[in-house]
Amino acid sequence: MDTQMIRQWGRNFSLALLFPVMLTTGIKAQTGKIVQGNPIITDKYTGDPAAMVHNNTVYLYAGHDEAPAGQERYVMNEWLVYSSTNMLDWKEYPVPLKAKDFAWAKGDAWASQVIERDGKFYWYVAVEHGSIHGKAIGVAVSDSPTGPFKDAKGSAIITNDMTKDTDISWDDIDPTVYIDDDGQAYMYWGNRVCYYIKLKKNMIEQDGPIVKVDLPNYTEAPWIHKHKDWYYLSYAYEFPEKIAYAMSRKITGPWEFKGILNEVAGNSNTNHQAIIDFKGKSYFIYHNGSIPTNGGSYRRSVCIDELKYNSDGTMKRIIMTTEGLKAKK
Ligand code: FUB
Repeated sequence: MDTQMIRQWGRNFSLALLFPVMLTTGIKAQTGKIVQGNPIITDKYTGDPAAMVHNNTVYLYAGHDEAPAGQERYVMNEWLVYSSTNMLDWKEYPVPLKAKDFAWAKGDAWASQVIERDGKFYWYVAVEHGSIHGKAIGVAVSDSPTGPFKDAKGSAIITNDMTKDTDISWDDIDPTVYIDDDGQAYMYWGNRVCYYIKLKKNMIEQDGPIVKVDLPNYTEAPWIHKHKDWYYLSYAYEFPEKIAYAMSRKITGPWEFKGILNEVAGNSNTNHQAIIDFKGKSYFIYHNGSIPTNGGSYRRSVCIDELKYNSDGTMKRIIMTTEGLKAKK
């Protein structure tokens, strides 16, 4: 047998071994249908999940990983949206937003988050800027959580030349936005360095200076959420990425580091989380690279597992499962 044949034989043999396991555990082959267990979407590769609860419904937003097998770089042109009222059955909508819907952007539909204010839905995204070298953060708006969305500002909120702490061109990515109890909106973002700004009430303009946040081994993917009286800033930690988090009594810190929340997510060097409370439970939404046989760091898949808090407000380590939520009902 030549090397090629041995490799093919190895692949067939592992698939034959895996098949009965796939049937009994709910792990999915790519069938084009959304079925039980993790990953929750199997007909497309999806990364960088963000989620929003609105009117008893969860809206899930994700980047579409389009890199063909063998291409080890991001190919991401658009974002996708799904909704669910039970966290198990997900409905997909027509593509609501593409990177090139921002006339000033060149492409790259990287991580994003949608939030609602006064009946409008604002979608903060990272894209490659067309004329200012590097990644930039833009915002789109819609009257509906499922779109269609359009550029809300006509220019970026943050561009690479506005932050000088690193010399990498992708340090202005991964926006997460939170509206505090007093109505003030904050946007956190960043790769290697975590920053935040206040946003004006119109949600599309910066209000005040860029502030740096000091977090141990910060890589990217900040996510702000509040549970009871605590604010949480979770983020991708080291590389390959785990998710770690810090807690504070105020959205602007000081942030106290609390350790690892999630381990490296199988077969993906990135790890990107959204955390929500819905109908009395808390959920950790993330991606891994687990779909056989081409899943990986550039062909990721969104997964969901339960998140639990300790009585002192700290979060218990996530247990990533292939069964997902269904097995626990
Ligand atoms: O999807 C592209 C980049 O990979 C995101 O912006 C990062 O958070 C990482 O998941």
